[in-house]
Amino acid sequence: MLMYRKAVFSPDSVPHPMRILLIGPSRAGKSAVGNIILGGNYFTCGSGSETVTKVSMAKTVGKITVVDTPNLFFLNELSWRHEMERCIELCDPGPNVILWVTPICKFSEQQQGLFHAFRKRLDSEITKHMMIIFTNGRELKKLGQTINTFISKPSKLCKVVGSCQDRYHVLDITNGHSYTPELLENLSNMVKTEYTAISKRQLKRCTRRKKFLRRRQKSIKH
Ligand SMILES: Nc1nc2c(ncn2[C@@H]2O[C@H](COP(=O)(O)OP(=O)(O)O)[C@@H](O)[C@H]2O)c(=O)[nH]1
Ligand SMILES: [Mg+2]
Repeated sequence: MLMYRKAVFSPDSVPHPMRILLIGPSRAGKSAVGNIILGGNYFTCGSGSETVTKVSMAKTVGKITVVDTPNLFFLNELSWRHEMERCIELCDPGPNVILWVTPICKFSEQQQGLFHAFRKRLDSEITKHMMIIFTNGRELKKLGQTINTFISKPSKLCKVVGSCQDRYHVLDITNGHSYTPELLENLSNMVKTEYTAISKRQLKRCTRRKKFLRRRQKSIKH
C-alpha cells in the first residue's frame, strides 16, 4: 500500500513564491503575524500602547516576502497611494496575498469602514487575494465561542469575511515565532497562479478611474 505524507510547508518549501502585504490597524498584530509567517524575529512588535512600525518594510525568507506596514489609515489618499506604491516596490511586481490583520473582539463599525475604504481605494476584486487573520485567538475561549459563531454573530464581520470568500485564519501569537504550517498551507492554496493582487500599473489605473468618477460626479452635480 502506498503511503503519502502530507507536505509540511515552510518558507523554503511553499509551492509558489508568495509576496504578502500585511494591512490592519495599529497593534492588531501585523508585525507579529509577519514573524510567525517567516519563522523568526524579523519585525519589531510593540508592547506599549503605540505601534512601533513607522515605515513599511520587507523581509524575504525562502520563497516568501512579507511587507509589514504601519497603520496606513490615518494617511490622506495621496500619501496612502505613495505608501502603497512603496509597498509594491518592496515586493516587486506587487503582493499576491493581502492579509487583513484584526484581533478577535476588536471588530467594530470603524474597522468595517476601514476595510471597505481599503477595498474602494483599490478595486473590489482585491478581495480575491485577501484573507482575514484573527489574532488574539485565545479570546475565543474566554468568550466561550468558536470562530464560526464569532464570525456569524455581527453581520458586518460576516460580510467582510464573506467578501474574502470565507478565507480566514485564527492565530494566538504567544509561543515565540515558529511558523505555522497550517497558515502557510492556507496561504499556498490562495496562490495558485502568478497574478499580483495589485501592481503599480493597476494602482495607476485605479487612481485614474477614481479621478474620472469624481469628475463625472462633479459635472452631474453642476
Ligand atoms: N496574546 C497575544 N498577543 C498578541 C497577538 N498578536 C499580537 N500580540 C501582541 O500585540 C502587540 C502588538 O503587536 P504588533 O505586531 O506590534 O502590532 P502591529 O502594530 O499591528 O504591528 C505586541 O505586544 C504583540 O506581542 C496574539 O495573537 N496574542
Ligand atoms: Mg507593526
